[in-house]
Amino acid sequence: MTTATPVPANEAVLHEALTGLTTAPQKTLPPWLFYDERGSRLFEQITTLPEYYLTRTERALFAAHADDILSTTTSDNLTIAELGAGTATKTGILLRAALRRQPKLLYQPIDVSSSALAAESLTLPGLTIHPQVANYITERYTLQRPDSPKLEGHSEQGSRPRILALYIGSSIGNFSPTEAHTILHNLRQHLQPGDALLLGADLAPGPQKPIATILSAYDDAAGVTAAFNLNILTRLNRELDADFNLAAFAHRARWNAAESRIEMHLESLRPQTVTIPTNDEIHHIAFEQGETIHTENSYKFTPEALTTLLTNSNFTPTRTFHDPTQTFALTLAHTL
Ligand code: AVI
Repeated sequence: MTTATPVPANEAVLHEALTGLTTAPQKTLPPWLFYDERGSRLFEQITTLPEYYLTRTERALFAAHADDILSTTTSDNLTIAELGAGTATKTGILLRAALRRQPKLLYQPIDVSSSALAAESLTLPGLTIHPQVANYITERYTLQRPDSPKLEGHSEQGSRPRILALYIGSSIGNFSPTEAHTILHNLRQHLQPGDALLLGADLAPGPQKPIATILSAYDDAAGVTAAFNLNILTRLNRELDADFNLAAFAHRARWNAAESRIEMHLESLRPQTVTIPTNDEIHHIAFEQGETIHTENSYKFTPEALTTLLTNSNFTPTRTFHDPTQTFALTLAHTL
């Protein structure tokens, strides 16, 4: 054992790093580690890249179908909730459309980080925002209905109060099938018959969507995704006093056909040892040349896989909106 200078480590980051890098043959780091301040900025940049078709395709679907989506909810006394509250642009399209149908609207974004609650900055006449900071996978959260006593004034006579829950941006794709089921199953527990879910998911390769298109979305020419992936090592250097040499690791995006997912890895370009000091020892992490750290999965769904996921979580898919080349799908599902 070597004595090391105590490091003011974030316990959760340290735990993830040591578990992921020392306990199994395939080294891993969890994707939530991407999203420090710089990582969140890099992700925003990714969403504007020409290769990253997901965000602009989903936004176009919102713009084209917001009214259809809302008319299928059959209520003019709606509240909109969002898991992983993402971008004000996409959600804003739907909030504006809802406010054309009803004078007041409650919007409840739920996200693990308060700084990520981007749509909070939306100010629209008639809009009330109740943000909630919660990890929607592991923690409890609450969804309020328009006629809850706390929300007097939001209830309109004659129309049944409904919740429309959004889970968009293909965020579901970053979870394993089991976790995805848990997230939707938990959400279903918060909903009542007549409520709805709008799920935004990236579709699997097909005749009009080559694997190369998906791969380039995760390995862009400008290197923004590479910087995003490598930033996880910068974070470990800064927060744990680790000594990753960023020039000795390279970003890799791979298509895993058996799992229908893009995998992001960081490949060690040579044999090397990285150290992470803790209060009572220095951890030595050995890498062979070509060995990788698996940092993210991004599942791509067939329409059948989406139907199975939704029905297994007690939702009934009622309508799907997708672009002409079947790149991305917005699926509206109801609770029976
Ligand atoms: C946040 N999530 C849906 C993105 C995705 O496409 O899986 C994260 C990302 N990773 C690399 N580029 C974007």
